[in-house]
Amino acid sequence: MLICRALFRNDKGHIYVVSDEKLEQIFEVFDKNEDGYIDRDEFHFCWNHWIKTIVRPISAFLVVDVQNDFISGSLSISNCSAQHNGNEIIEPINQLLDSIDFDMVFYSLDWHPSDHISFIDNIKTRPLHESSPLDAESAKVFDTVIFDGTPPIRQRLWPRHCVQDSWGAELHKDLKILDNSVKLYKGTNPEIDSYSLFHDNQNISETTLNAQLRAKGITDIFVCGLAYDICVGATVVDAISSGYRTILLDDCCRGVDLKDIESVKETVLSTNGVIINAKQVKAMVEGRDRRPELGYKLAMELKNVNSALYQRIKGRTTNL
Ligand code: VGL
Ligand code: ZN
Repeated sequence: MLICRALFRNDKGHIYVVSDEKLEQIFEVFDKNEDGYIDRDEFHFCWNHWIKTIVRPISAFLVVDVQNDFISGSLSISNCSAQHNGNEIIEPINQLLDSIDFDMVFYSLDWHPSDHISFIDNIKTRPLHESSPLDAESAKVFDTVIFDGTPPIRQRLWPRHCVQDSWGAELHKDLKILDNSVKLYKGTNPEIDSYSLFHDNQNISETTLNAQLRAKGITDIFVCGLAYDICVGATVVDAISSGYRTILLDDCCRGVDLKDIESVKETVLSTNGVIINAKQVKAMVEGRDRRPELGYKLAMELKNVNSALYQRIKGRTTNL
């Protein structure tokens, strides 16, 4: 797999090191008949489903919950344990929106009805389950309780925030909103919270995000926003498990708790996601900085793709 030396390099000529073990695993994915060679049909598959994506990714930019309440309102992360300042991400995000030609841009909004289950002032409106570690009297903001239900629902309690149509739920006034971008509203069901942009916390209903990404053939997802360890974290985990090459923009996120932020980073790095800073985004979007983690992840996804796809391609080329 000498080709990996040509593929996995950055725009400054640096060649990324890939372990022999990973090279071997990648080779096995494309050597479908296991004869030790990548023959014509096998290369055809490799070219269309792997190399093309690596050199010309199709990218989506997800700007998560850059809303007033998380920056200076009722759930301002500056009052949380990490003491982050949400204002600091607006400029770098705007710069990316200005200078980089993403194939799709999404802005998500936490968008709760007034009777939402996550608001601590609503705690007495629903019965708690007997296994709840705290009762309605002793539970405080940021604690986790368990509400009754089938199944019982674990829920972290937050101050009332991002109530639909309120100032706190608006995107920050300085955030640049691109034409042809898409807004995603989540957390609208009063009974179920929703951190990930892909689906609610009970995994009962999906948002339209995945369908929209698939329709445009998106391969790479760049994620930034608030809060790092809550909605950004849940979204990157789902992006990776949904099969997307996933890039977390560390300096364009701010969060609630430093330990939880660390654990998000560890999860991303251990599942072949990539963590970068804003200045590295452009070269990646343009396919000039090609990370082996993402190529490896894609190859492992292809291993799982129904071999019918390969059979179809094979049929087509031998009929030529
Ligand atoms: C969020 C807490 C509660 C977030 C949403 O957007 O990260 N955090 N609801
Ligand atoms: Zn919320």
